[in-house]
Amino acid sequence: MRTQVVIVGGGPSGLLLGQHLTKAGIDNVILERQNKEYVLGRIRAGVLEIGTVNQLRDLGLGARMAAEGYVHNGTVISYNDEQIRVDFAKHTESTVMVYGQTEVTKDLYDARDADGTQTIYEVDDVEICDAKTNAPFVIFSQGGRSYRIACDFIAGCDGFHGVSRQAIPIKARTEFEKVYPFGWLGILSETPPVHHELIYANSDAGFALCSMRNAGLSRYYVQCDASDDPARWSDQAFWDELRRRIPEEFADIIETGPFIEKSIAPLRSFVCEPMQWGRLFLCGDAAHIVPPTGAKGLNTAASDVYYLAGALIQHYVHADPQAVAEYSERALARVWKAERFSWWMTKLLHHFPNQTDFDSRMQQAEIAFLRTNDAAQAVLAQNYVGLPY
Ligand code: RFL
Ligand code: PHB
Repeated sequence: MRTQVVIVGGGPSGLLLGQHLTKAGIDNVILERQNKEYVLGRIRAGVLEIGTVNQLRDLGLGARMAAEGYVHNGTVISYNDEQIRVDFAKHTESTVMVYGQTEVTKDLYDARDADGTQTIYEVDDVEICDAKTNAPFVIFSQGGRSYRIACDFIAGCDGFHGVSRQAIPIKARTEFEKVYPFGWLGILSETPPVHHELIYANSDAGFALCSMRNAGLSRYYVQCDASDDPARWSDQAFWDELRRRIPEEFADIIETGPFIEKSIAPLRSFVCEPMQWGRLFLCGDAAHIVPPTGAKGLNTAASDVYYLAGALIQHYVHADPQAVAEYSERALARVWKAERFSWWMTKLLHHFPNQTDFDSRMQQAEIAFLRTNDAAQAVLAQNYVGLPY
């Protein structure tokens, strides 16, 4: 088998890249370890930056998002009962879109299936070979048989636990990592959202987030121990803890109900440098992880894809190799800014295990400054809606 670009991983990065390439007439094959139902069943990101929204629109995938997504002009940040509304529209003339990763992934799969571009599911033992030569190839197995695909380039879009990053020799990469001493317990419930905008809440009892998927589906999170077991949390215990952490005005009116999903996510910051090695390029979670506090994971994956797709189009359509050579540098410049913002939001809004009274006062002072300072709100708003590509 031969193609121009092998994409390892059919999550949002791989699918979005595939869509850009197919639209530009560049052959590509996606290799995905799971089946499609499994990928579509994962509940993850909820907030899309304007750059992600624009990419989907430009690819002709904006219709369902426009009909079913929710444009948000601002967000609420709170500390106990003190609230600040950060107005995105005022500070950036831009907005974000609440449209779940599950829906984005579904739209991308539907478009790929309609184009007839090849996706091979349930692959195993993927190996990236000869990425430093002009004739790289990928081998894998499926249903007990082995296969080989020759290609020009390989895109490693296989997430944090994938094989692509490991294909870069340890001596050729540097990894930067910070693991936070807590996780997020997230639930989905068929209840109306407590507020029409997201609420990022810090409190004496720790962090909580009120998010949503649609008018009848809410997504809520509370900070928990990284080693906690979701089974230990009854519905009642979760709702009690959430109410304790959000401003009373919302705690009094929140509608509770049974969970349809409950899981714990660890919080980590991670960057691999460089994001390319010969003809192998890393995109999304394969190259970097952010704690979810800034809603940047999927969005940073999308900006990587924007740079890589643009570079490959320059290579194939305009015979210009420069952008391909510069991919890692361009992507990393934006990645580190998203890392900084996500780390800052996490530090501002969580209760750390060894936090002193002084540390708590610093968080409160920073929130108080944010409340009264337009420039500080503008910085938050600019980062939240997404820095320019
Ligand atoms: P993914 O989604 O992990 O997809 C990788 C795909 O590769 C497949 N795979 C392999 N395939 C073939 N061979 C192998 N050896 C393979 N190994 C793995 C996997 O099966 C999978 O299908 O990475 P990708 O595409 O880079 O996308 C990244 C995003 O999924 C991630 O950054 C976001 O979900 C992060 N995130 C959020 N991002 C936002 O921008 N806004 C948010 O509001 C937001 N909220 C969140 C989040 C992540 C969360 N969790 C659970 C970590 C909230 C949470 C709770
Ligand atoms: C979500 O809706 O899942 C969500 C929203 C904002 C975040 C993280 C997760 O910062």
